Amino acid sequence: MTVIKEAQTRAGILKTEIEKHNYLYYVMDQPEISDAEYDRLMRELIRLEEEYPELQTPDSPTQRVGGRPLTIFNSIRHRIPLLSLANTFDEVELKAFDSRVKKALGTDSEVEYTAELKIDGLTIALTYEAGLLVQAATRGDGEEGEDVTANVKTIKSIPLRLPSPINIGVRGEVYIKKNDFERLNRQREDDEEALFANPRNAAAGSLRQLDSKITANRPLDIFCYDILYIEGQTITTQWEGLELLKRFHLKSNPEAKLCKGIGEAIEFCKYWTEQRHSLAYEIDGIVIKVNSIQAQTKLGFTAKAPRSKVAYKFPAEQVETKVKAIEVNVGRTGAVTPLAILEPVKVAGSVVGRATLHNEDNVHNKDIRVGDWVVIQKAGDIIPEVVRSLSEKRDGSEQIFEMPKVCPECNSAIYREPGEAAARCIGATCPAQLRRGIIHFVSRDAMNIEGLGEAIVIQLIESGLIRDVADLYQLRFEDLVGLERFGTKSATNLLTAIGDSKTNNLGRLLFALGIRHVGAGAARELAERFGSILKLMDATFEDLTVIPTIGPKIAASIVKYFNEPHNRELVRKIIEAGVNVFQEAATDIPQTLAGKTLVVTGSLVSFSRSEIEAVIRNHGGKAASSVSKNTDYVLTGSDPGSKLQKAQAIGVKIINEEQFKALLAGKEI
Ligand code: 3B8
Repeated sequence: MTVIKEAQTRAGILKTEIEKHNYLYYVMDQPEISDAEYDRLMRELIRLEEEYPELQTPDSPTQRVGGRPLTIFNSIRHRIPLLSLANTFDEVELKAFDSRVKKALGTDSEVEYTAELKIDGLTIALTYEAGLLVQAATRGDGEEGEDVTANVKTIKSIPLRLPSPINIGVRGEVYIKKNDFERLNRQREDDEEALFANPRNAAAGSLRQLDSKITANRPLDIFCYDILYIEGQTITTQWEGLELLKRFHLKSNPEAKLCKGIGEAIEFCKYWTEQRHSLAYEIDGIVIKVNSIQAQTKLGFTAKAPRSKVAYKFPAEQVETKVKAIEVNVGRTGAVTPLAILEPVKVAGSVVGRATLHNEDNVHNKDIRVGDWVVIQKAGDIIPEVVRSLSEKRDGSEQIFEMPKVCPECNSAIYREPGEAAARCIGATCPAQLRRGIIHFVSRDAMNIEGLGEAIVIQLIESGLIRDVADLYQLRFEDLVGLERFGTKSATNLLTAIGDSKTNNLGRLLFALGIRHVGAGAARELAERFGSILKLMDATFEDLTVIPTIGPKIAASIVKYFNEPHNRELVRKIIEAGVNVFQEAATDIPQTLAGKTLVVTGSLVSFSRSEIEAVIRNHGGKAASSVSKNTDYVLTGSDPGSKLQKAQAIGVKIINEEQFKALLAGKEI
């Protein structure tokens, strides 16, 4: 055997051996060799790879931390969308879930379920090709996530190579154990770094590092629970899937249970509601899944969740603390909400310093005073709230809360409509409403503009760069680099993120506008029904209420919104900025007008003026207002203006609406 062959063989043995000991240590928690022996194997492999760089394959255990820091995470479309689960909160709801399942399956007999701990971490999709880990992505919005492969490769309980060369997609939850979290925060305290609020945030923050060397030092772990797809094999039950994960050395949670019927699953929920604190990691509920895959397929999906699976969420945890002050918060609709500022306490895994008091009547009915000891509660990802005051602990110094008469941000009157719970700031230009509106616009389920947190939104408003959401699209590099906290890179990243959001589908944009009562679901439905914002803008109450899921409240709110001239003006500015206002995501639209400049004159049959401009932009073209030698086509409708003569004069190609449609379809004309 040649020397290189020998080295290759030895490296192969070492990789397999090290991967095995990783598995025994990190997945099984049953090490067979000492740390010193493990280090020896690792050092030998590093030496071999240094001598023969061609042996340094991506699945080598030496490659867990490697590569240069990223400048931005790439976005990745999931092969199988990562859905979310519907929530249930008690036994009654679980039984109702079971009844729905039985009815849909047409059976009276008990249905078999798996019951699994619901790990409170961060969802990740792992992709293995021929047994090699080739990609890891965050869940994102379920359709598209971020490529965090380099970071995920540093998690030692995740195999870089599976024991067999299969193609498989796996879903799991990356988390940090409770004691590791405490240790990490103590370290951060020593280093004078900001503390993480809870293990979940710590895990998320660790995975979102551009430099995987930082991630490598964070105590991340994983539990895998779902096979998204697998090639060359079929699994018939979820339980079999969990077994298969184990066989492939993918760490799954040991507490999962196969249940004969919903009764056993409910027992499991009750048991873990009591016992959850004895676990080394945090869980926020139990996931119950119909065991048979065939039955799962038969049950299908609702708009966003499988009908065969449900999450049981633990009841809220309650603790006592003191109210230091009561402030009010102005939301994007102007609603003024009282908010208790608390002596910080730990509840449901987070440190809580503020809790909502919902509205004025609630504060008075519950007689919650400044200085009171109160019971607060928090459930999972729900906003903490004040439950009641402990009036027996009063010493007489407590102050009764009074709703302010004017908005703390804009001094406009606060007005409460008779019969309404919420008081509202009536200021049309209230900075708090504006700020909240922009924060909502850029948020993840809306336009999903990354890197535009609350602090930066405030900074942009205060520096006079933005007055409404449309102004975001006018930001230039020069505007940003001059600002505090902005460097060349962060300015570029932000502009890229803003630019990317132009291709979002209409559903996101409609939700982002923040029309009252129009949630993400209604926005999607409206987008699908109307197809373009221009059609929706002119929809009547009746046009809207014929849609089964759109009730009179939503319909009235939409009509009212688009009746406001300044809202129509805002939409016009958004269109002008080149934001996609059609249902089809702009990236899916064929770019048949790429590089072409068009000028429109006269009125068209199938398009309104703003619609035609949006169509041109969405197909990659430029809509110009005057004819020049740079114009490729002049599109003429009836009653064309002087632009037509000019086009004729300088010899620009003139087309009619039919020819324009042919162009759109990619035909030569
Ligand atoms: C389908 C199955 C979402 C989930 C799922 O430990 C789906 O199964 C899901 F659309 O979110 N956090 C688990 C956990 C979460 C989910 C799950 N199983 N064990 C978890």
